[in-house]
Amino acid sequence: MTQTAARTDWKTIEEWNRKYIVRTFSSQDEYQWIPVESTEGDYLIMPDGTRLLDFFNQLYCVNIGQRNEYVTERIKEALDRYGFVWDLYSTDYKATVAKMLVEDILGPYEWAAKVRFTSTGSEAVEVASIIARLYTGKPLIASREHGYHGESAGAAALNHVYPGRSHLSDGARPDFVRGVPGQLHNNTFACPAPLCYRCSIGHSYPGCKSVGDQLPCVLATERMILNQGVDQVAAIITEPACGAGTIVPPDEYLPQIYEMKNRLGILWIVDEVLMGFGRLGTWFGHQKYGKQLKPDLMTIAKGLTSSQIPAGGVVVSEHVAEFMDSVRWNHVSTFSGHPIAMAAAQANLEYMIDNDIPEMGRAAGEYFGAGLRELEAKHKTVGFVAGAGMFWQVELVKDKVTREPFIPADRYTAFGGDNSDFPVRTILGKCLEKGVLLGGFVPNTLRIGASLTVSREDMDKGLDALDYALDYLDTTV
Ligand code: 6DF
Repeated sequence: MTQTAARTDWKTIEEWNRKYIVRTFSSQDEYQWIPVESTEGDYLIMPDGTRLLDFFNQLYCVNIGQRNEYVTERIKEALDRYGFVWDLYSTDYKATVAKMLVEDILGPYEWAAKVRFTSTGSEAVEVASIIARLYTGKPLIASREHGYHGESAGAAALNHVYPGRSHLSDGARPDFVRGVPGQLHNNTFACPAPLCYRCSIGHSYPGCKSVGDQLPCVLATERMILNQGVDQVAAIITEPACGAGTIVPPDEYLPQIYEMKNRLGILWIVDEVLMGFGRLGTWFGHQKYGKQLKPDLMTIAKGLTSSQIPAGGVVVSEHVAEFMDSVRWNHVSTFSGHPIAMAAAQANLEYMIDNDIPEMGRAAGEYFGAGLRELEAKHKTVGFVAGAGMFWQVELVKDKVTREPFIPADRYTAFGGDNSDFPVRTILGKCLEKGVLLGGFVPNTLRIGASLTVSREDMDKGLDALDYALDYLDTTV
């Protein structure tokens, strides 16, 4: 009889966890075991009953909160019908989700035509990149500094969040950082990011708006594309706001990228894996910057099912769909459109539509953002706040006037060596004292967001914990 640990035998689970699992973000001797007994709403519940309020929303992906009852019941019904059929076969769930995306949700924006489902966001970015290259016959894809698009080879090639390309690093050796040999940036190139607080091309917003017709970062992007040769560039990929890289762009940025891509005749892939399904207070993040913005391809995952079951996909526009319809595309992914995942997606979208979750997220953002701006005014270590819905960027500084960062390398930090001096780690530790999970990935920048259904009481709890943590951080400068 195979030995299995009793559900509550957490000591055995810890032993197995340490012995049999390859971990990430820590070496074996750095690893901290975090057992979760169950989840509920915006909370993680530990085996000892401790409840942690999750202002990471896991990886900004549990959009309607943990274990939504409606979605759970629909999944149970699907399990009474399906085990598994692959993409060759049609199920009511898969066809319904595609129709809901194209007609019910994106219909008013008049650009979407068809969907290809995947299992993850990385796979969605791979598929979008493949379609863009097949459709145009051109090899290159422009991405941006501090952009993040996933960990599979083609997606990671587009990444420029420095440690976000499956890097190895070592807490004991500050100089040891190893990217994946041979997986660097094949057929991609990075353009300047719209990181106004620390502009990498030496400008200062909003003054930079007077430099010319375009923001300097957009002008530089256009020059880089022209220098590669428009006849070589299939597409530009952008997140609406950078998730992992934590950058909320100025309002002018995306409309200018859109105007540029149309004028140059390249495709626009908008990566909505993280910002999609209400995260910024609109159905999709790019819609926050203008209803006229019509992507050629849009990648989705995370909020498609609110992560109750993994699923992703690529929504393609009319002209791309017509091309793909006209040819045989020899591509397969075992779990594409998995029946149970599609049942979860259908239920999640029904719930989102019926409860106007994007509007709920927008309203939550109004309340939470006001609270963050009060903390910005109160604390000398808060240099900048930007965001919407349930995605907020908070820049931590030693000095508001000079904008001196705690960690000079900032977003170019290699993450080798002892990261305990990162201010985001300090904030995380102090917020944990209040039972709140809140912090960041890049060293000087907090990235904050709960579910879109978070209560005002829990937003107040998160803000109070952050206030407590910033009180301490203020004493360190
Ligand atoms: N595109 C975007 N985000 C993403 C992601 C992917 C694609 C990661 C997990 C993240 C988020 C916040 C902080 C740090 O993981 P996946 O293959 O389903 O999707 C890849 C815009 O944000 C994943 C990391």
